[in-house]
Amino acid sequence: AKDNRTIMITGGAGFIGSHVVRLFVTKYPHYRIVNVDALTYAGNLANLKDVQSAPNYTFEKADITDETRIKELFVQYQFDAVIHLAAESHVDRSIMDPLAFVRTNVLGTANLLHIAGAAWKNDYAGKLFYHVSTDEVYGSLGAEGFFTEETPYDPRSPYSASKASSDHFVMAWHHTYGLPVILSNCSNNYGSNHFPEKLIPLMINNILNNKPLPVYGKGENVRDWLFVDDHARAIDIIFHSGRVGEKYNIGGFNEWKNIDIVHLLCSIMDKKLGRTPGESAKLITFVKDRPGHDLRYAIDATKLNKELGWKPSLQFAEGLEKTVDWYLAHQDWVKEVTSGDYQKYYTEQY
Ligand code: NAD
Ligand code: TDX
Repeated sequence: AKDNRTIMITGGAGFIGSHVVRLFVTKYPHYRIVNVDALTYAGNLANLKDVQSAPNYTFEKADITDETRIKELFVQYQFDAVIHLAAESHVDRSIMDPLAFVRTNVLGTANLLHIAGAAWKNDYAGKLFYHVSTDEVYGSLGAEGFFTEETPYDPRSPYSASKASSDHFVMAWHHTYGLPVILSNCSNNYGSNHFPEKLIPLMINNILNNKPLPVYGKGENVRDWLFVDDHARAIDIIFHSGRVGEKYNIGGFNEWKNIDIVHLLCSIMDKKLGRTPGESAKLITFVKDRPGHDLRYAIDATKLNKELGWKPSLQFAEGLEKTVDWYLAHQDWVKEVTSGDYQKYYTEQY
């Protein structure tokens, strides 16, 4: 592959995408990075303030479902690779508005595959379509076992069904048209710039503002949490050294029950805010469970570790504390993303 690649990163203004863009722009000054993002409620260019004037970075506001516009971008930039992160990403929103998820996650991904395949005209040397996906495609685990790359797909929410579908289209383009693809399925991310509709940033924000902490069901559901920078680092390694046509699971080997995370956050926040121990935990409120709530996700990331030497870098307690510190220091960011539409969503949700 040539060294001065031009890479389209979709969804680069979102939570994970902004960390991936920052890593690629700063680590690979000889690459040209084009961030293609529609700037939905979840996309925010403030996430990328520190890289926006880098000479190898360009932003293009575009919807991945827009065939004409994406084609134009392929003509204009002659992309060598795509790293595809743009998606509707929130499970609760997918329950309220499933078709938005079909549109962006399924049709948008198929549109990108179709246009990349046509633009590269079967001349695939040095080309790559890297699709970023989730562990939720595998469904729900009981108390035992892990998801491996061989686990059959069993999505159960409109979000996970749309991501599973997108994964299938990616593999279909590989098998049918020979498109060079790589796919990775990651567990729950946390860290800076995480939109406060998701568990961890929502709890931090509500603790700070003395609002009820809505724990779904009994808080017994288990997720495997990975620091977002570790996910970005895994994407970097897989993009450069992964085998074409393969998929890689990415996970933190870090399973937590929701209720335990909420308690941990409460105790961190008690300390940071000088509250008496136990004060924030009084805000915990058990609410109606999420419909179809997957009980447990757990990723076996052995393949990625054995083949490419990746492993998580941070302990959860350290990562959570860093995350809390970031939110406390960036209240302007929180205020900006929670103004306007967020209030409407929040009222409909609770
Ligand atoms: P996010 O919601 O924070 O960001 C999504 C980004 O995509 C936003 O910038 C948004 O503006 C953009 N976008 C949405 N629809 C678009 C469209 N039609 N055209 C162009 N841009 C559009 O999401 P995230 O949490 O950063 O997730 C990024 C990717 O990683 C997604 O594909 C998601 O499925 C996957 N993933 C997320 C997690 C997680 O824990 N958050 C875990 C595993 C995989
Ligand atoms: O207010 C809440 N209360 C609560 O108990 C919220 C928002 C969530 N929860 C529970 C539901 C889940 O069991 O916490 C857990 C985590 O919820 P989310 O943060 O919504 O994440 P999840 O549904 O696990 O999905 C996330 O991980 C996989 C991302 O949003 C997806 O994009 C990713 O693919």
